[in-house]
Formats: sequence, structure tokens, C-alpha cells
Amino acid sequence: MIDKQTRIKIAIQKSGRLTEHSLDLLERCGLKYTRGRDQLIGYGENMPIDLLFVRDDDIPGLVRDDVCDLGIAGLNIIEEKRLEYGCDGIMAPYTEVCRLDYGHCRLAFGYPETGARQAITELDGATIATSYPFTVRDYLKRNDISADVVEFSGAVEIAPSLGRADVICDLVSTGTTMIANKIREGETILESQCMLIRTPVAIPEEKTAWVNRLLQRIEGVMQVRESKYIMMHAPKSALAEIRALLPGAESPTVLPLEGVDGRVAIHVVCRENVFWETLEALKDVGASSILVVPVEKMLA
Ligand code: PRT
Ligand code: ZN
Repeated sequence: MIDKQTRIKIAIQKSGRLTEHSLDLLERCGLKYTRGRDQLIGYGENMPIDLLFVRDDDIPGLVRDDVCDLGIAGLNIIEEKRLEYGCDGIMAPYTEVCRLDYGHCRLAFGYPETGARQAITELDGATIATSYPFTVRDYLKRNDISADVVEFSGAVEIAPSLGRADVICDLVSTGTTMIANKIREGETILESQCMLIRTPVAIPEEKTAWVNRLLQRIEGVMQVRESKYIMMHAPKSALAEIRALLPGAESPTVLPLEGVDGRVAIHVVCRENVFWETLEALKDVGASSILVVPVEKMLA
């Protein structure tokens, strides 16, 4: 029995595209857990956090119903369920906390290569197959298009060849599935990535300190993903040029170099990846001994 009053419950995907990334994120936040015998619950050992392993489609509902305090799922599912619950009169079933920068994909129309319809301007009267009926209907309504939407729970891309739809609207990442099914990818109606959501009700006071701590750590993990610590020697006079060359850099630390006039050591954290071209440009303005090292942890 999990103590609801003191332990934070997080819903994550049991097994699928998001599972490994979500577990990796939580582990980077310092969470150690053991998985129960039924494998449905992970019990946090070093933090008052327990994980509920479920199908991604169930995550928004578990957070809406306050069974879980937090949930991690794709924006595609979160938005679809938000629209579905909105139809029940529930306007704000959960709060979107932050984007997690993995699970990137898009919900896009797909037009069979040999079909008569090839653009959204030709959708009036069409039948559209999708696993996201609420999102697609909402899009059609907002764009004043009158088309039929048929729901497919999977394998949407075969709907046209089965004669069940003229057009599809499905998730795409590399695009190879549509191409393999002779479907041309069209307009994107939703750009998606993984997202952290939280319950619409107030989190019990006993848990808020740990929730805030976790959110701060998640933010730190997201920030260090691309961050680099850069060290170099350079002419002091080139400082402004060097700052302009470094993407997302904070104020640099500038240190004198023992026995060298006019040159300094510069240390700086860059919030974005640093490419060879940047190092070459730094060298061109007089930098030398340039070192780029990954950042392990960061707390703003
Ligand atoms: O069992 P459960 O219900 O939990 O899992 P699921 O099968 O519904 O979901 P899963 O694991 O396939 O995907 C989970 C989430 O990953 C989705 O809700 C999206 O947020 C995200 N995601 C990212 C994707 C894709 N990329 C993706 N490419 N989800 C599905 N796809 C499909 C796509 O529709 C296509 O059929 O993968 C196929 C390959 O795509 P292409 O374009 O790379 O060929
Ligand atoms: Zn699913």
C-alpha cells in the first residue's frame, strides 16, 4: 500500500518508445527504485517517489483523476485526452509542467499517392483515418473543414488500402512508414514531444518540497543535456568577440595567466552544443588551448 499523503506517484509508460528515456531522466534526477513483483510499480528507495508503469494512453487519465501526482507522456496523447475530457465539460484536467525534449514526432496528414485528395484544401467530404479523432476533429473545426473522421487504434497507414479512408492523420517521426505505404506526408497539425504533467488538485503539503525538488532536478537534467564547459586561453581584448561566438553562454569567468601579459584564461558554460566550427572561429580570434568538457550536473 502506497502512502498517498507522503509519497509522490508518477505515471510513466510501461514499455514503449518513451520508457527508456523517462527512466533515464528520473535516474539522472537521482532516483533509485526497485520494481515490484508485478512490475507495475517501482518503489523509490532514496526518495519518496513511486512509479506507476502503465500504457501511455492511460497516463493523462491517472493524473486527471489525481491517482498520480505527475505523469510523463507525449503531447499527442496529452492533447488528445485534454480535448476528449473537454467534451465532458472538464476544462483543465491537468497542468502541463514542462517539455522534456525527447519522443519528438508530429501528427500529420498523409495522402495516398494515387488518391484524388492531396492537400487540406481538398478535405471537404473526405474520410480521414486516425488514432487521434479529437485532435483531428478540433483541427478540422478550427479550419472550417467538413470531413468524416474514423478512429483506428493502430496501423492507420493501411486504412486507405483497405478502402476505409481517403486520407490519414498519423504520427510521423522518420517518415518511412508513410513512404513504405505509398502515402505522401502532408500538413502537420501538432508538433509533439514528451511532456511532464501534474494533477489539477493541490499536492498535499507533505509532498510539495519533494515535488519542487524533483522539478528543479528535471530542469537541471534538461539543461545539461547539451551543455558544455569550455576553457581556453585568449587575448583579453578578444573577450567580446569570444562571447558572441559562444551559443547560450553565461557570463564567463576570466582569470589572469601567470607571467603572461594581455592573455587570460576564460571559463564558460554553454547551454548548447559546441561544434568544431565554433572552436575554429575561437582560434581565429586568438584563442588557444581550447578544452570542451561535458557538464554532469547543474543546479541553477
Ligand atoms: O503500449 P502503449 O499504449 O503504452 O504504447 P503505444 O504503442 O501507444 O506507443 P509507442 O510506444 O509506440 O509511442 C509512445 C509515444 O512515442 C507516442 O505517443 C509519441 O508521443 C511518441 N512517438 C515518437 C511516436 C513516434 N515517435 C512514432 N514514430 N509514436 C509512434 N510513432 C509511430 C508512427 O505513427 C509510425 O507508425 O511509429 C511508426 C514509425 O514512424 P516513422 O515515421 O519513423 O516511420
Ligand atoms: Zn498507447
